[in-house]
Parts: sequence; C-alpha cells; structure tokens
Amino acid sequence: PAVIRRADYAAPAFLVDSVALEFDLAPERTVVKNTMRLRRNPDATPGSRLELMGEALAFIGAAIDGKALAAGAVRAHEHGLSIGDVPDAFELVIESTCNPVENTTLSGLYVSSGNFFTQCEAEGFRRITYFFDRPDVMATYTVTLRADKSAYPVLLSNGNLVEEGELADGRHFAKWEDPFKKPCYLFALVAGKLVALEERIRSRSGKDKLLQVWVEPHDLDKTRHAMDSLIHSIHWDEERFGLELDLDRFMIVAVSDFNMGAMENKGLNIFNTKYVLANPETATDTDFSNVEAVVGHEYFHNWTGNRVTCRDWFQLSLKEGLTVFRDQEFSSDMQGGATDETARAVKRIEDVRVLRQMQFAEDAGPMAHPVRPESYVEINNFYTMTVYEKGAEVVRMYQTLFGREGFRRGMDLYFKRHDGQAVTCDDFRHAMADANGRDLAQFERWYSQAGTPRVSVRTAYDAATQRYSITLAQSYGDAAPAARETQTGPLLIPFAIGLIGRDGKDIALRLEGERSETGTTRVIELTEPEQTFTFVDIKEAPLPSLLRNFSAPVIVEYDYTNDELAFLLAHDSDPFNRWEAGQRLATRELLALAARAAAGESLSLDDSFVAAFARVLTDESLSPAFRELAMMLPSEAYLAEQMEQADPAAVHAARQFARKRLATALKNEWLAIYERHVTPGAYEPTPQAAGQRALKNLALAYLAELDDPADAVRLANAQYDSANNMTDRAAALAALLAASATAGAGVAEPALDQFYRRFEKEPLVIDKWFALQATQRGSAKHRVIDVVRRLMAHPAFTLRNPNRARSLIFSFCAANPAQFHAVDGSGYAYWAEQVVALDSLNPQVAARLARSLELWRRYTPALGDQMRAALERVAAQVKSRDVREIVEKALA
Ligand code: BAL
Ligand code: ZN
Repeated sequence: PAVIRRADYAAPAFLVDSVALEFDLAPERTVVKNTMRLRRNPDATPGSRLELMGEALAFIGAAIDGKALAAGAVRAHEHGLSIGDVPDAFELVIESTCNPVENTTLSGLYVSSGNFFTQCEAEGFRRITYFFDRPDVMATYTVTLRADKSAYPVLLSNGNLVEEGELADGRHFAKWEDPFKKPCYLFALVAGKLVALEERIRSRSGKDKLLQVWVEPHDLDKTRHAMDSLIHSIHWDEERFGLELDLDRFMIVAVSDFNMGAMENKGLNIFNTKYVLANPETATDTDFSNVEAVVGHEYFHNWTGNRVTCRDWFQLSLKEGLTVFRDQEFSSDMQGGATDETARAVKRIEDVRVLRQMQFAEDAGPMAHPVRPESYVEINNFYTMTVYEKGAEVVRMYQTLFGREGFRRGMDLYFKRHDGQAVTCDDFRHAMADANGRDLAQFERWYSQAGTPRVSVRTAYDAATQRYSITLAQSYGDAAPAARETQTGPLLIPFAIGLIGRDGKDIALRLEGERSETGTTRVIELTEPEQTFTFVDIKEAPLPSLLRNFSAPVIVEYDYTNDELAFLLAHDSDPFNRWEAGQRLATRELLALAARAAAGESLSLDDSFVAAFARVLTDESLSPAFRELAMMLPSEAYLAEQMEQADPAAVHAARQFARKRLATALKNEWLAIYERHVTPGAYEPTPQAAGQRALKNLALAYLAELDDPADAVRLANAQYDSANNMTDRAAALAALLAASATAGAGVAEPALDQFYRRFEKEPLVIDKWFALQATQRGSAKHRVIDVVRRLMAHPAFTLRNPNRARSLIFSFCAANPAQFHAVDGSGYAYWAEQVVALDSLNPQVAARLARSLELWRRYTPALGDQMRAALERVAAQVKSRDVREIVEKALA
C-alpha cells in the first residue's frame, strides 16, 4: 500500500474561497450539489489538471462557470475526479450521489437509528462530495439541507441558521452559514427526529449565546450534565486562556453509532452517546467525569484545532496533544479548584496510569512513532496514544518549563500569529520559544523521536562538605526498531526534584552557585546525555523525590530500597510521588511474585508490604479518592509490559495473590472503610462523593477476593438492591462476579439477569453488562471465552455498533489479558475471526482491534508463536488499508 510521507508535503494546487453545498437527503440516495469558488494557489507548483478526491460517490455531472463539462473533459475514478484545463479562477459545480444507509464505515454521511449524521475527520468529506480533502484548504461554507419533514424534522449544520421553510411534497429545508473559514474535516450535518436541551448564556464580552444538546427524545433526561459541562468549559476557557466562544450558537448532538469519542465540527459537535448521556440511574462517576472531559475537549478544539488548524495530518498532535492538555487541566481545576494539589494529583495520577499502560506499550512495539509521525499508510491509524497522550505531555512540559504565565504568553502569541491558519507543530514551538525568550531547538526532538526515554539516577552525599549530587543520564534503553530509527540525540527533559529529610519534611534547595534557597521542588533541565547537579547546605543524607508530578514522560531508574519506598509512600509532600512510591513498591513485589509463579514456586508476600499499604489505607488525612488510587495495584497489562517476556498467566496469579493477601490481612479495615464511606441521600457526581464511592467500592472488590466472600456477597447484594446510582449498582454486580470465582456462578446470576431486564432499553448500560462479563476473572473450569462466544449470539449483540463491539470483543481481547492469552490459543482464534468480520464492515474499528496482538514479540514463545500465526492468518484475509497497515507492521 502507498506510504504518505511528511517530507513530501506540497502546497495545494488550488485554493477554495467558498463552498455552497445543497443536500437532498434520502437514505439510499442522497444527492449533493457542490458549488465552489476556486483559484490557483500562487504558492503551488503549476499543473494543468484539477484533481479532487472522492470515494464511494456516484458522479452525475460538473460545470465550470455555468458551462456543463463534456464527458471527455472530466473523469470520475475510484479515488476522485480529474478535470483537464481549468482557468485560473472559476466557479465549479459538481453533482454526485452517495448511499448513507449502506455506509457501515461510519465515515462520511451515514444513517444511525433512522437519522443522518456525518463524520469527516480525517478523510470522510471525500465520501460526501469531490473536494481537496486536506486540512490546509480552508473555505467558508453555506449548507442547504432538504428532506422529508415528518421523517427529518430537525436539520442542522455548522454555524448560524439563516433561513428555513416548507417545500412541496411534505419536504422542508434549512440553510446554514458558517462565517469562519474551515477545513472540510470540520464540516457536519445532522438530520432527524431529535430534541434539545437549551440554555442561553452571556459570554465574557457580553454577547448572547444559544447552547443546545440534541438527543433522541427518550434521552432528554440524560442531557443536563453535558450542558453543565459545556457551560463550565466556556467559562474556563475565558478565564484561563482568554478565549471566547465565537459563534452565536453552539450545538452538541448525540449519536449511538460512532467510531470515535466525539468530534469537534465547527459549532456542531457530534458525540458518541457514551460521552454525552449521563444521569445517576445509567451513568457511573467515571462516565460523569468522562462526559465533562470530552465535552471540554471538543469545546476547547474550537480554538486549538478549528480557529488554528493543522497544515497536514502529520501535525495532528498540534491540535490533539494541545487539546488533551487543555482538557486535563480543565478536569483538574474542576476536580479540586485550581489550588488543591492533592485533588489535582488525582487527575494527574489517572492520566499517567493511562499513559504508562498504553502509550509506553505503543512506544515499545511495531507501531512506535513520534508525536509528529514521519509517514503513514492510513491516517486513521494515527489517532494514537502517542499523538494524543504523549503529545499532551509534550505540551505540559512547556508549562513546566515556563510556568502558567509563560505558557499563557506562548498561547497568546500562537493565536496572534496564526488565527485562521493551518500550521505545524514547529509554529507552536516557535510561539512558545519567542514568547519566553528561549531557544527551543533541542525541544524539537520531543516531536521527532519515538520511544520512551529512560533517565537513570545516581546520587552521592558528602557529609563533610554537606553536598548532595544527583547525576542524571538519559537514554532510550533497548528501544523497538521502529523507535530506534527516529532517535538522533539527547532531549531537553524538565526533571522536577525534591529532597526529603529524615523527619519526612522537604529540604529547602540551593544548587551550587546559587545565592539563596528557592523552594523545595526544583525543575532541573537535563539537556546532555549525562549531567550532574549538586545541592549545597544539605545537612543530612536526604531521600530524593524524583520526577515530581511526572514532569516528563520518561521512565526513571533508581534503586530505592523497599524501606525508602515505604517512607516516600508515607511522607512525600508531592502527592503524585507518594502514589508513585506505592506503585514502585507494588510493581517490584508483583514482578518477583510473577517470576515465582512462572517457575511453579509457592508465593509469599512480606508483612512490611502489607503494613505500608495499611498505613495509606487508614490515613484519614488523605482524601478517599487518593487512597483508592494508592490501594489499586498496577494493572496486569502494565506489569506484563515490565517483564522480559510477558507472561499474563503468571502476572494474573501474582496480582491475585497480592490482592487476596491485602484483602485477608486488612479484612477489618476494609469492612470499616466500607461502612464509613456509604454516601447516604441523593446521588451527586461531585469529586468528593465520587471519591467516597470509589474507596467504598474498592473495599467491596477486595472483600470479594477472600476465600470466603460471604461478607462481600451480602454487602454487594444489599448494595445492588438499594443503589440509587449506577456507580454503586455496577460495582455491586462486579463484586458478585468476582465472588463467583470462589463461590460459584450462582452468586452473580440473579443480579446479572435483573440488571439486563432493568436496563434493556438503555444501550449504554447494556454495554456495561457485556463488558462486565467479558472482563470477569474466569478459571480453568469457567473459561471467559465460552461466556464471550455465548454472548456473541445474544439478541442484543451486534458488530455494527462500535460501542457494542467494543463492550464485548475489545473488553475481552484488550482488558482481560489472563483469559485472552489462554495458552490453548482460544482467545487468538476468536480475535482473528472478529478482526476479519469487522474488516469488511468498519475498517477503523477493525484496525483498533487488530492492534491487540502487535506486541507478540514481547510474549513468552508459547504465546508469541501462536500470536504471530493468528496475525498471519488475518493478514491473508483482510482487505482494508487500515487493518493491513497494522498487521503488516506487526509482522515486519
Ligand atoms: N478530532 C477527533 C476527535 C477528537 O480528538 O476530538
Ligand atoms: Zn481532539
């Protein structure tokens, strides 16, 4: 397949000033008339033909400046339209049709639950009309929608509604104008039977704005939280970045069939229902905070993505990394107010967990790529953890280097220079550098080098001179080949350090050569392969607290003793590192246990391990949310990734052993925690109440691990029956499923059946029902693959709905490693079947699933060989460019 390279970028041959689209919407045959004003781009290499992209379209005809083109002058082909000899500036009209109801790819124009929706990013617009489908061609759009009024009473597109009215034969129309120039990937339309929750607000400069959340009528009772989140987002962006909503109207529309989480189309955001709909009955605390985060994310794109967009898709992180960073900051502020560091740390810990588990793994495999990739076959495969999450870490490092004010100066300069333009990651970096008077040439390597950097740390204390030196050495260790080929030199790594005295308190820091002490956390800048930093006036040998708040996306190597980690877990003033100390301690112990499990040896865990965790669990000065995170052991996926050869069964045995040990040794503490954190009264999705529920439900989960889980079963059944919210109900069901591993399947079945009947009409809740079963523990007698195969035949299962496919198939293949990697290969056979089935329906979803086996080289040979064989079988059958790229890279 053709490889697209960043180095081959060429300016577009033509510019499009305006686009007028007219749609006659019908499910089987929608007619699109596209009237464009074009002119040659003076900055492009001259060429005579006009080449437009088009896919899955039926061409009707075209005209230039009112004259229909003869058959010989225009050629429609599989990839677009080619027109010979065009003038320098002209009006081009193209008519074509597409078939929305047959469009199972969910890219372009499609039908979901009888309504019309679009998804254009990255390259879906070419499935709607012939166009320069690339982000650096920006135009103003006028859109006229015509459709049957009774079937499609609501007609929406980007911008402002300028006209609407009746037509003959029961049809009607609506005309929308978007005053802002935009790339075509931000185009959207929606038509159907929808209703809206509406609010009117006044923006900072006193302008009135209409906000709408559009849903199917039966979901109107689940829109309040999305609306509140939108209002909070609008105010937050005004406050923190001085950025105001620029349209009179801002719409969010929910759709149940959607490949992504949501999409930032100008003024008409389209959302996966999963990230809009929430009420206490159907949504968990996690769902509530995800809705807030995604509503924020899409709203923030209005400036970082829409007003300033990407020159080409290699620059995707320009808008995604920056917007993820913005939504992380928004969520942190909403969580704890701008000032409560421990509350902010909860969000930071959650984000870093995801980064380390998913992005570090991506960076260690065949799909490793820089934040700004150099090449791709299918751009949809590059909406990755690296572009999004590592990209956000790269943006965060500017703020760590320059502070919030310096970062804001950089943002202000970026908008001053580039508003209305399609630009590159370099443009953003230059704005940050110029606004802060810094040379950031070296920082460019964060965009061009793949792989996870390692920083190894050596320390030395000299009591005689009271000097403490820290030597940092950076490398990429044993990087994957795909990463190694991008690596050219050392990075600029902002490395935050604190030093802790024997009393557990931070020591005031002064680096050699400085006149006075400045604070207790220092961001030192590592720029060389190895550098030594010396602190003076250090009166006793301190304990270093390294990479505070995870100041750079790196792996820190330092030989702490277990006692030192327990000390940090009890005392570090940096809440992130307090959590981190516990994770390091647990990772070390669990990997040792896994090695013993793999060798068939008996398992045991030191009392001091339990004692260190018991102290955190019972430390009432810590918030429940923080304690819940601290008591959660590193995930099986993360642990497997740390092994020389990943062995999911051994990791599972080790982690289960440790969970059972913590459950047994701290049984009374767990019971007390459970009782103390019951939140009576009406449900509230506040961070405090959510933290209480999280800790209480963690207690329930641990109690379910006991050899005799009778207490857990009793509490879970009572909680299930009396729950007034989905967090507690789902947690109770999960606990019953966990207890059924020892107490038998009968323990969970009544609640499982009741749950299904109760929520049969709520697809997002039924997704949870599938996911809970697919991720359950299982055993040799009770194989989860058998449950999953049985559920594939359930009447509520369908491959066509991505959320449903993810809830069952992805949950099993990506979130139940011990069962998926069963040594009999049953998981891989199932995976191969599903990738092939999805490949012909929805290549984007298929390609995501295909990635579950890409790290096969890192597994024990008993598994790795079977994984490779499954990949080869899939490679021989799949057709889409999306899946081919993944499996071919995995096998290369
Ligand atoms: N732009 C694709 C969806 C998102 O990142 O917001
Ligand atoms: Zn985004």
